[in-house]
Order: sequence, then C-alpha cells, then structure tokens
Amino acid sequence: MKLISVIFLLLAPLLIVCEEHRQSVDCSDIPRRVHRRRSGVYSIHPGGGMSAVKVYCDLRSEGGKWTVIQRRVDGSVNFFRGWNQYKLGFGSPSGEYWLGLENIYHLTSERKYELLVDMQDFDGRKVYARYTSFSVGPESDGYRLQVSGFLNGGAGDALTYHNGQRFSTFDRDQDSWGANCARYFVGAFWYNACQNANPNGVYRWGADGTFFAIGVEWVQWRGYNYSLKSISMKIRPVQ
Ligand SMILES: [Ca+2]
Repeated sequence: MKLISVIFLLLAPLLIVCEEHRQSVDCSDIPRRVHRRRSGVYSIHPGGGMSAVKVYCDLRSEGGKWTVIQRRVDGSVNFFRGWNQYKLGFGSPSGEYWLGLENIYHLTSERKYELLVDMQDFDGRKVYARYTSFSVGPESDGYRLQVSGFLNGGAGDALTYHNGQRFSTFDRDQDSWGANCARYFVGAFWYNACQNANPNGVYRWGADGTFFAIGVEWVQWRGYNYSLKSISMKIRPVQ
C-alpha cells in the first residue's frame, strides 16, 4: 500500500501538467485553480500539438475568458511591419502585441468565437464593440476576415465594413483600393477601401490631423483624426 501511495504522489504533478497542456487551447481553457480570475500572461496552445504561445488573458471584462489577439496601450511597440511579422506575431504579451494571423487562424478554425474590442480615449472614457461571430481564414485565402453580429457598447460599428476582406500589410496589398492602404494609413489590417478602424496604425496621443487617418482609430467613435489611448481585440469561444 505504501509503495502505491508513493507512486501516486510522484505521478500526480505530472498528471496535472498533462491536463493543463491538453486543455489550454485558449484563455477560456485555463483551469480556475490556475488563474483565480487574475488577468495576465498565460501559455496557450492555439494549434493543439503546436508549441506554446504566451498571450494576455482578460479574465474580467464581460464575463472574462478572453484571449487577447491585439493590444495597444502606450505606443512602445512599432506596429508598422510586414507580412511575415503579422503572420507570426510580435511584441510583448504583457504590453503591446499582435498574436499573429497564423495563431488566430488556428484558433478560429477549431471553435466558433466571438470578438470584443475594448477601447479608451485620453479623456478617460471607455467603450466597446462586440461581435457575436469572428473568424480568420487560412493564409492561402489571405487570412480573410469574417465578422458579424454587432453589439454596441458605445463605440459604434467600425468592423462590418471590413467583413470579408483579406489582410494587407505594406508589402502585401490585398485591399479593395487602387493604391496601397497599409502604406497610405501606416498600419496593417483587413483594409477595404480603406478603413473605418486602424487599430494597428501609428500611436499618436489623441487628436492629430497632421496626417489624415494614420492613427490608432475607431472612426465611428472618435473619427479619423483621433488616435486612441488604448485598444484591444480579444476573442472567446461561443458557449
Ligand atoms: Ca490596393
């Protein structure tokens, strides 16, 4: 009996580790006893067997369980980057980052997700936009965006205009405009012709019309020439 107890005690931590690795495809899978409702950086496995990726988990807003796929808070990270960086991700999950189109594709091809976009201006006002359905297609189809089911949290609907668009960077123009939206508006996004939202634009501290519409903007809330203090895109499996 004693020997069996010892073997069990030795194996128990291993079993717990295995369980956590198996479960955490996204932030909604992280066991409660691990996260204890504390938002922060956790490891997930977006592709199942693929290597772990560190992400910021928002475990508070609108019921929590959100996996952050994009985050701007202070202008510390340069978001004017090319296709490969947007494909693979960049930045720091404890601050500003982009999760990567390949990771987002893997997540949203496995489960049905909703999207929450939280934002804040420099006057301390906070609003959000929520969409009941969000997914990104494979690279072979340009990481095409599918977003629908808008719910207004005061921000207005900027993303429906981008529904069905492929992703564009300055070095890969897949937008619906004759010129290059990513170069013109100094960002990277599912540009149409061109944009009602530019969350990956230039961080420029509030109202600034020096160069038209290049900021971190959400047009339906603060217009083309107001760059937001913070914006974050986060996804969660639909229950
Ligand atoms: Ca174009």
